[in-house]
Amino acid sequence: MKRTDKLLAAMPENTAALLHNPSNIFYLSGYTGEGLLLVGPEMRAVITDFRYVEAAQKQCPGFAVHAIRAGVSHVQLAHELLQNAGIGRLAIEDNVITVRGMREIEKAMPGIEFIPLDFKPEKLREVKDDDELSRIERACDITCQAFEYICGFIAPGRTEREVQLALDYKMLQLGAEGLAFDTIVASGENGSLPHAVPGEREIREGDMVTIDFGARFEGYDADMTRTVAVGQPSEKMRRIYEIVLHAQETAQAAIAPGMKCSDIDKIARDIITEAGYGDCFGHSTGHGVGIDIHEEPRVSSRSQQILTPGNIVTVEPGIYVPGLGGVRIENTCVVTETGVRALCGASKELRIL
Ligand SMILES: [Mn+2]
Repeated sequence: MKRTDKLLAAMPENTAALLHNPSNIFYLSGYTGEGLLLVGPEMRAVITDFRYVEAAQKQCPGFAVHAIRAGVSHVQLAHELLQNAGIGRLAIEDNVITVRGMREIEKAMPGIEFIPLDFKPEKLREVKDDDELSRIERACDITCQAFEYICGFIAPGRTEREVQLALDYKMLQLGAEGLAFDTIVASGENGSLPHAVPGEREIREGDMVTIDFGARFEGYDADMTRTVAVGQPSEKMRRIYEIVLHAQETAQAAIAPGMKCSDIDKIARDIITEAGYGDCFGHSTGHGVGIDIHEEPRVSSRSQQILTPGNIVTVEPGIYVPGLGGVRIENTCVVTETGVRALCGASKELRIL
């Protein structure tokens, strides 16, 4: 079943959906330019402007492409299309549209009844099809290859920023269309900052270096973290590494259809807490990955969601000790019919560079 058909099947009859969120638009149509998507019974329309008409026609077979004209806005054009099709009800992305945007829509569409779309496209996006999985696998392959390269580049005297630039360049060289997010390189005591911004700190003998990065391939993201050692790390950091590795591997191995997200989180959290570092693991264990780097399902203590085949989630426990440093190990994984498959093949054993 086509994605647009699935969306319509989840909505009331004789109702169209108006999409503003670029990730939802890409998911439903393949379109990457600016504009809106209108999906209704017998209606598949991209509403854009002159700049994107040709691109939209190429990217979205099966969609009619409409360009705005002088004096007619995107939403006014959408209203014309609804009226021509006799559709009187419109679902709006209530998680995306601002108060100002909603007022504009209401003004441009007299007589239309509005209902919330209520995350329906995001819900569909939680389960990846084979095409989506193969794109994410490719993104993860590029990410792993870039990691092998960067292990040979990291050395005492290199700055975090130099490592970041070399890693980003390598991912692009290997075929990434872009980066899934800003690469994190956190060395030594900076490792205690889960989202450290790479800076001018020079890597030193004895440091651990946490690298969190991912390639983007054909619209889909990879997410991977490895912590490596440069020379021999302290006994304390070595011990922290073993705890995080154990938590990562145990939680990842527990992933299977029917498992509750909060239970996966608990497995990782209990191991870290029992080792005495419960206060040093202040984020959730993982998150969904796809067109967006953070999407559903969340692998957190608050998520009652049940995992299902086709979900793609990260497992990324960490321990962060201010003044000392940190360790995080992360794989992107797919939930299979019988269990789990990690998409980041790079070894998780401590690498001493
Ligand atoms: Mn992540």
